[in-house]
Amino acid sequence: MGYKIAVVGATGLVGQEMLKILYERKIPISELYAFASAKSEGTYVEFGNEKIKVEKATADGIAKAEFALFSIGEEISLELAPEIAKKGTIIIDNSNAFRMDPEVPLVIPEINPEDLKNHKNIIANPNCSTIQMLVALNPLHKRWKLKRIFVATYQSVSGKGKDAIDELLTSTSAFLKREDHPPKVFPHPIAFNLIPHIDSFEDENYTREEMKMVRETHKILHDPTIKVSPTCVRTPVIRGHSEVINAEFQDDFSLEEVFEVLSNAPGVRVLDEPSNKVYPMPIFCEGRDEVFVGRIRKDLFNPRSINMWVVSDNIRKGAALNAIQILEYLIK
Ligand code: 11C
Repeated sequence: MGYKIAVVGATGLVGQEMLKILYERKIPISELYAFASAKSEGTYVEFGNEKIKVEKATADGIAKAEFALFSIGEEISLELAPEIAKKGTIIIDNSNAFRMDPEVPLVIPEINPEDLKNHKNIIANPNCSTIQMLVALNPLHKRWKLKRIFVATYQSVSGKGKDAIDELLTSTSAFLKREDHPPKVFPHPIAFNLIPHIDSFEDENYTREEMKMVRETHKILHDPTIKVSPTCVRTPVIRGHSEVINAEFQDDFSLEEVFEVLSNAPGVRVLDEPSNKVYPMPIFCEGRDEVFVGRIRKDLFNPRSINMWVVSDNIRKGAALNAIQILEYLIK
């Protein structure tokens, strides 16, 4: 007994991670289909020891599957997903296309799996920066109720795909050789630099990436009163997003209680031993499922606020793993 599953965007970083996780977690599969854009048609992707031939993503082709995991970009999701959903395939979409659609559940399985009950064949996976922030904050929110979140992200280039990783590597090498390397993927040079600009600028001079963190937090926690104040920054890190978070709660708590709650929270791993130089870092979170939390301390001037440093593999928990955890809930 198994399910017919399609990975749409199978040649991309997230699609490849989805294939890896489907295999690792032994998801019961009777047929596995790999879809991508026309330029990858006829190539092969790996699934365990098997090779799966990549087909061009079309509505009719993808509708052969009972479940389709989409990570092929917003435009193609918008074009194909509604038609495929009408044909009966359940889509878990990793893009921004449907996240704010009131008919579409936006789900982090550790937080709001009950929202899956009301899907209409399309379910949205949140943005990576939102996922890791909320996996770390929700257990505290459940105890002491969040009032305000200040967050600054330190996002790796892999969030922008394979070309972005290539640009970081080649521009780093060019920089060291004192050669010119004009940026193509990023708006400015990324080697030895920080770029406080991810996705396009929207109203009030916030970027779309920043507004995703605001809007998605309100939808997932079902609470539009939480004040979210984000700044998103691209860093010359290959994989793993990091976040500085200062969160204020409505009720009193002790630091010991925060450690206890986080140490028992689903999907969270506390790494916080300053005297032994133990704290999360992106270089050590690659390929790991957990959201790592460290540098946990009370705000010096507000006893109901804490500071913490949160790191997670953006391709895994921030994208592929979260989508497959949603799939696991649906087939359970
Ligand atoms: C980045 N967070 O790091 C983005 C990638 O809305 O799903 C994911 C974009 C999205 O560039």
